[in-house]
Amino acid sequence: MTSATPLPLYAIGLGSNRRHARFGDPRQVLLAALDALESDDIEPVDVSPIIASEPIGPSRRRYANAVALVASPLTPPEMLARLQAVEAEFGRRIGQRWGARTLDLDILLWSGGAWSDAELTIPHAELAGRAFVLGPLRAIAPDWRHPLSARTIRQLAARLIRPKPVDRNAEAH
Ligand code: A4P
Ligand code: MG
Repeated sequence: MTSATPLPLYAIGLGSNRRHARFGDPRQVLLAALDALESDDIEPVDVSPIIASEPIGPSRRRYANAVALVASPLTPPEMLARLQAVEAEFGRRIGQRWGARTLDLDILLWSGGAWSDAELTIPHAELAGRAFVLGPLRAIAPDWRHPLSARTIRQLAARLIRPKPVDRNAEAH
């Protein structure tokens, strides 16, 4: 497709820590989810390596995490609805309680900047604090600036992975 103005870009976070009866283990769930996302109005641009990460929160199973860059004319609420439809497709597990989803899709960043309403916050509220998001995101969009902190993804990742000592003098003894 050619167009005069470039399409908006979205960074989408993908996470899974459950097998899917058809697709297989969490890594394969993410690969299938990437296929499911692609459509007439969601064009894949890049995808990070899939990493294995220790769970944050109540679950004890390891996650597969990745980040995809997609170009799309959809508005942020339209994109959220699309992600939720894909999650629902992957979440229907016969005999399982609702709530334990196989796939979590989050909007991390949008080239339009910030968005905030009752259902949707962009950048994702937890972005700067999550290594399992910043690591994959740095692999494909290191120079993207967080619109609120004005720091690049590379800087945010470095801060999280190698926090600076609070007081250098205290270390000198
Ligand atoms: N929402 C607001 N902003 C956004 C956004 N930018 N993108 C709202 C997507 N959704 C957004 O999300 C709840 C509501 O958030 C949505 O209805 C939407 O209106 P959800 O995905 O339905 O519910 P959830 O998964 O229970 O919440 P959330 O916040 O996605 O959960 P977390 O905190 O992300 O927990 N550990 C590792 N290692 N890797 C993981 O991927 N993931 C979780 C999920 C926990 N621990 C993890 C991982
Ligand atoms: Mg989510």
